[in-house]
Amino acid sequence: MAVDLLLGLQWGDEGKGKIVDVFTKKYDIIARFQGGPNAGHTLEFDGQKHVLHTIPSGIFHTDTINLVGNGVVIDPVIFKKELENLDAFKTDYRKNLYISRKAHLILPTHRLLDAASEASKGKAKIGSTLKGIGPTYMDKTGRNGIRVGDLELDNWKEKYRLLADKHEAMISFYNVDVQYDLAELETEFFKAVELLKTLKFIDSEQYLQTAQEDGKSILAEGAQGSLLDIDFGTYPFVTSSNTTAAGACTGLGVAPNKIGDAFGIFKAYTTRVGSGPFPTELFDEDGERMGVVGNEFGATTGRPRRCGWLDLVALKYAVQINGITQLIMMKGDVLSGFKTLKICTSYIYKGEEIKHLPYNIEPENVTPVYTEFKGWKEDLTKMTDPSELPSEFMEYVNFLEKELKTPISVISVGPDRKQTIQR
Ligand code: 2SA
Ligand code: MG
Repeated sequence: MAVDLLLGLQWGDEGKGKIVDVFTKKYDIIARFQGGPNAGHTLEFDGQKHVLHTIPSGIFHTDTINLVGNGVVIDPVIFKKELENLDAFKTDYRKNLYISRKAHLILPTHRLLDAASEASKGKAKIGSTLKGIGPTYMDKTGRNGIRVGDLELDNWKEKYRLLADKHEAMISFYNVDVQYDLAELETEFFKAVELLKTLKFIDSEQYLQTAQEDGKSILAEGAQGSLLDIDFGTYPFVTSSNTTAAGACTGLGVAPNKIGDAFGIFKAYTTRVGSGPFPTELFDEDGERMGVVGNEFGATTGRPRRCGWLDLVALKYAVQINGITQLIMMKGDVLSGFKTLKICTSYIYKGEEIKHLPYNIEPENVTPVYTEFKGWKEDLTKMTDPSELPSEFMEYVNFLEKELKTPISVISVGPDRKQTIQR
């Protein structure tokens, strides 16, 4: 069977966790393919809220296998905390959580290097979650990394020492004030590694090949969003992995011709956390209202997210680069009560109106051009059937479908599993 993808189309936080959880009953396997504990995937059901960072969002369905793929970077310390949270909710992950031997490990010194690198950049900092993501992927591509499979070898601690010592030298090279007690961090790290080692490590690409041959259904769960992709995002204000469709091929070992549906998820407005350009960002009451009503705070760091109108130029780019076959629109409920809504349908770039995403979208280069829509007053959060949705809301939806030439097949009207309308 083909492998379906679920991808964020903006700057992350579109609601991937919720939708994976809703979709999980249709799949045998949920697999994360990139990113690491920088992600914050929020799920709500039975009056409880759960935030996952590295563990796939299908974990609460015990019949579904949850795979942490080779493209993911794992911090054993954060992983341990995630497992402890699952323990607290009596979720037994021992049978349905698998980890790729080829996934790379985030070491304590990777986190320190992340902090040193950001501190050295001053105002030009990326706004990283400081989870060590960048330095870990640098070691991966630099061919210095330590992988999960190494933990099964006797000499992995020697390899660890060499790398950690090198990192310490690099930290001092940055010449910034980063305080740390490595011995303490290492005690915590080695303890967490011991717990990680009790989980099921597998050759995940082979496992997925066999699963496909056996007709198992697989959903690849993306993290962050297309505009944070290392190649196609707003570089350098991006994360260090391919968050787009191709990342699922390299991050899981799935052949491109085995990809089925690519579900693209987006918010009815736009948010961004961290630094970097954001053409439709609002600094007024409208933006503030989106942030408050939408509860727009980073699920990993708690940072307030920047808010703005929907950017259709950027969204089209993401739909194209990922080959999106179906769209999922989130948080339309947050826009209830706005008198007028705006969608950015083109940019003024170097004095000309353009409809594509240019190389540089810094505010001094692009001015958004908006199309206005009449708002709706109705509260959407209790609606369960498409026929209940207000006509103004449907005008907004229909406009997007037409412009993006892709159906919006799911509309989410709140954080809970139940607040999901299938069309
Ligand atoms: P990093 O941590 O080095 O990969 O950060 C690089 C940039 O990528 C952004 N980034 C994110 N943006 C949105 N959501 C993310 N996950 C968390 C969440 C973030 C949080 O779900 O809310 O809690 O702050 C995420 N992870 C990375 C980051 O802001 C940098 O701009
Ligand atoms: Mg998130």
